[in-house]
Amino acid sequence: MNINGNILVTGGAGFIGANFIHYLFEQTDFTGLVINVDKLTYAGNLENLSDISQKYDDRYRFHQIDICNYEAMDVIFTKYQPQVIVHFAAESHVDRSIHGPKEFIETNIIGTFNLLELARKHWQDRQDVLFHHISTDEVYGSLGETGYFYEDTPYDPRSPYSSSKASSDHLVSAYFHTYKLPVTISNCSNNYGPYQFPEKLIPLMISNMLEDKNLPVYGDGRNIRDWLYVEDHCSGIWKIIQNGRRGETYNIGGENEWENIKLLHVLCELVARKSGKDLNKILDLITYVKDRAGHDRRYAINCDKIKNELGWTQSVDFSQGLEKTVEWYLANTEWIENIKTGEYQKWIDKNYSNE
Ligand code: NAD
Ligand code: TDX
Repeated sequence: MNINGNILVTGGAGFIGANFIHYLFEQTDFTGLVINVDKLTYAGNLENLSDISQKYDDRYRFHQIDICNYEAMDVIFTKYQPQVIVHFAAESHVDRSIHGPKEFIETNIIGTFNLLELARKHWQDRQDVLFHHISTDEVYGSLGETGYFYEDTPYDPRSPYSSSKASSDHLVSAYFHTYKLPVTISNCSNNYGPYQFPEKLIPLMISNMLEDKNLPVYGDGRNIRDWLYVEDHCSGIWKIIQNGRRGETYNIGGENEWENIKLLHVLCELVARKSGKDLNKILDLITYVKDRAGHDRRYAINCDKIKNELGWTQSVDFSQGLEKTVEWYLANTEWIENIKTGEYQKWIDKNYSNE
């Protein structure tokens, strides 16, 4: 599809959304307006885009809006008439969904429903437009020691987070079949890289190492995740937007499985080497804690479809990506500090004070 209109990004102040906006401006030939709509929850951080808003102020707009607010989003659609919607906005942390699922239902399901309704209203029967929905491999459930998630693997979500994402995926797909709304969906594995909020495994562990805090490993530490550098996720999304078949789902993954505990050991060595801290002291911080409720054992993505159909492939190998990530967090301790003095720390204090 020739993209000559505007792109509306939801959740652009979060981890992947901010990386995607950087990617759009810095690594594509897109020349239109990028409109970032974000509620700025605890996870939304405009610092992630301060360079973009300065450098591209003629082509970048930000609006602080909750996607659940239909009227406010209607104004955005009328004003900017987006050709493409890239929908990242979500409550994204599994542990938070266990402690309080309500916001996950509201943002992930009702918010997505609102956007679909608005796209249907404003686009009518246009086919030169696209609603691209960002989803996760977690909707497929949990794998045993072998096997992979394929695009046609039946959904089997286990957490309030993954169920809310599964629900939104079904709605997006239903709007394609029922109303012929041009949509695509991508289901991606665990991302890592710059700007990731320090509640997720990799940035949490790095920031705790730097502060000499315990490194909490859930359960036996042998759960497996498939890690992908965030920029590779962005390039996959961009390929789908341009050439993905409408109505289709594409899996995006790292083909890079790691047991949590093994990954943590690699991270400890890397942080010790880059920061000059004592490796043995860092290793001593590793603490096994109570397992996450309903903790999915293993995720592993088969991404042959996007590779074969759209020519996408991962470009950053894990050791390179982890090294870049650790360097970024070491160079941006103030970014972590600013987050930790805000809402995030209040939530952690309230929910984890007794553990
Ligand atoms: P994140 O939590 O870092 O960012 C989410 C962003 O959405 C924040 O900026 C937040 O302020 C915004 N937001 C939340 N509720 C909103 C609302 N009601 N209205 C407007 N904005 C709202 O999340 P992330 O890790 O960047 O994930 C982005 C998307 O990618 C999510 O849909 C997530 O399910 C999906 N995903 C994430 C991963 C991963 O590893 N992080 C992997 C696969 C898929
Ligand atoms: O302190 C921790 N200790 C620990 O052992 C944390 C935060 C996590 N873990 C484990 C749980 C998981 O097995 O590490 C693994 C990764 O955990 P998270 O970073 O919370 O990610 P995960 O639950 O796998 O979900 C992520 O990938 C899929 C994202 O948060 C989701 O938004 C995405 O859909």
